[in-house]
Amino acid sequence: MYDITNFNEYQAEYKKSVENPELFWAEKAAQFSWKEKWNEVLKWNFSEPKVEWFIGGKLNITENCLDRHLKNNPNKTAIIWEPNNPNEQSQTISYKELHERVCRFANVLKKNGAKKGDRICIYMPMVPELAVAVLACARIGAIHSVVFGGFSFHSLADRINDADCNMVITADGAYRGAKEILLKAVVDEAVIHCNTVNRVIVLHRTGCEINMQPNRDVWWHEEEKNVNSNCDAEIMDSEDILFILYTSGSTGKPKGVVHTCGGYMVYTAYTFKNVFQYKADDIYWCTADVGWITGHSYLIYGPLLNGATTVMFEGIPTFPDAGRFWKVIDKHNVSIFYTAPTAIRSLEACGLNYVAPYKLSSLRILGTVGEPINEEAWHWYNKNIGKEKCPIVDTWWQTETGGIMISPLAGITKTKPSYATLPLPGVQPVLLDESGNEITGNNAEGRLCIKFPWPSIIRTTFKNHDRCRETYFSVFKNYYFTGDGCKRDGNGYYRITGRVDDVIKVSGHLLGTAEIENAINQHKNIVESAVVGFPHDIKGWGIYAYVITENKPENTEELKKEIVATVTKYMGAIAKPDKIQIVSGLPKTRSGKIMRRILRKIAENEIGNLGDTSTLLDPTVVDEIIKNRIN
Ligand code: 7RM
Repeated sequence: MYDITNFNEYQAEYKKSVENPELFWAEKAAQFSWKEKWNEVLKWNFSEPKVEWFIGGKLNITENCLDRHLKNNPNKTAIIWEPNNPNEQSQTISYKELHERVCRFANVLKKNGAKKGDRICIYMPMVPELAVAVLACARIGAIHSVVFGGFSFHSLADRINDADCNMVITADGAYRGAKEILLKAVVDEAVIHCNTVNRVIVLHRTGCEINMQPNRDVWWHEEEKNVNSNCDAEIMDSEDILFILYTSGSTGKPKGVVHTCGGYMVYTAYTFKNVFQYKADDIYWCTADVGWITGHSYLIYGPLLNGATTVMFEGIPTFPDAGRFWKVIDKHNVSIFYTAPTAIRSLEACGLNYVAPYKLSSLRILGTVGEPINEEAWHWYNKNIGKEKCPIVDTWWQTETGGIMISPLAGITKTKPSYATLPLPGVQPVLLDESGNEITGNNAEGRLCIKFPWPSIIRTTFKNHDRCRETYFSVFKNYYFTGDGCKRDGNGYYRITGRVDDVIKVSGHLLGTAEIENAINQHKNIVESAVVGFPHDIKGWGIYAYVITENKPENTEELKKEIVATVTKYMGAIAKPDKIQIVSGLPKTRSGKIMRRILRKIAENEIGNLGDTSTLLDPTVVDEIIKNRIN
């Protein structure tokens, strides 16, 4: 049950967490089951960086997610699974069953050679077995690296190779709306480029035809026949790695964000129950895919750590029609609903006819995550979904933070549309100016940094600690730098204004512009490209690509289609450019650096105010680009 029940308590908890963070978090951590207690709460410095929580503590997160609930509540539903196709049966899985399935599959992993510390890539549809696979890895101490099923072979291969995964868990195919996706075929293509993978475990989902490579590929259901469901949890150190999750950065190569067992457990559980004011009879639904951090922290770990009932949905918001979310809420009596602003905007655009048939009377609390929610969408959500009775929590956080950092506590913190409001206990945000000075006082704007560690802070980027330091800890000395711009209003409320680096949030998915450029450059007729974001009514940001061709294309529309197909095949449909402009040159400085600022302004159609272009190698390319810009 939640700790904070009113605003005074929030303030008291916050004060305590700042004055004595170690005592504060030790009290929270004591609520879990540990195999051995920690001997020191926290050691840290942001210069290496090195952050350790609950030092010397031994635990297994799955005992806290599963075994711990079996004594009092074995038959409580852990997962309600709603399939893509509304005519297929939904499933309910009790804590007892989930425990059994996790232990059984953990034995399958062991039988196939997996052991503590191994990296296992999970590339699966949103089916219960995905949660089982994640937890089974954690059970045996293998490090899971979940890759979103919408990524294509190259992105998958990159992630498998970076982590040196020796195993991939996948399915034959996936259902996504009206489409069927051939997951195993993507794995086959990826693994050609990965020489560490010696085992692929394949779940039977769609029954599509696949190729099983002898000595490498095995069926999930066949393997399960040969094992029992007793599996002791591996004893893990607090600071052993729980998982790696790749996130896009300013360079073309994604970063393997590392989270560890103890701190991640304590923080996701604490934030889940307090932000959503979770009660034992809630039915909680987070619509995020497990391939993203939100799915890790608030679909699987946070809810299960609290013994909650968590809904997992295989499909998409618009299939079979734009009323699907609302239908599922009524069907399963969802009381807490957590989704992304981009989903809200796209459903809003479909009109209220899709909302009208549903009562939505089970709803108690609403949440959003992933990007700023514009006021318009906030009001629509509040009025038409929450019926003006459900507090909305606008939760700001990142893959790197592991859990929610700035957010209202549902029904406790007074909300303000488009504001994530106040930091959670344990979180110390600051705004810095360009030279790295703290801007004190309210009515301020700057770069959002955090000046003290919280338990689920990123520990490193896998196999590349320098990159972790350079990206997050050396831009501003002794601060964790979020990469976000931020405003603080007169009441000290925070409003995140967006990224200040070369990553863009497209439909809530973080994508590096350099990654998209790499994909575009795979097309044989493209010599160079530059990608920037432009504001998009539904996606938040759209992708605008400027491309230089080697030979003048015979048919430009055809070329654009080919570029889109190339990006889809190589990286995934989420990275498809919305606008492609063929240019003869790009605005570059004398040292050859692309002036993205100018390209961004043109993409935003803000051509009156391009700033100084005199330092460009060839200022005339700008005129050409402006003239042919795509609106
Ligand atoms: C959880 C997640 C992180 C980036 C972050 C922000 C943006 C996330 C909000 C938000 C405004 C929010 N992890 N962001 N939540 N911006 N208000 N409530 O999204 O690693 O994929 O992205 O997302 O820019 O830095 S993430």
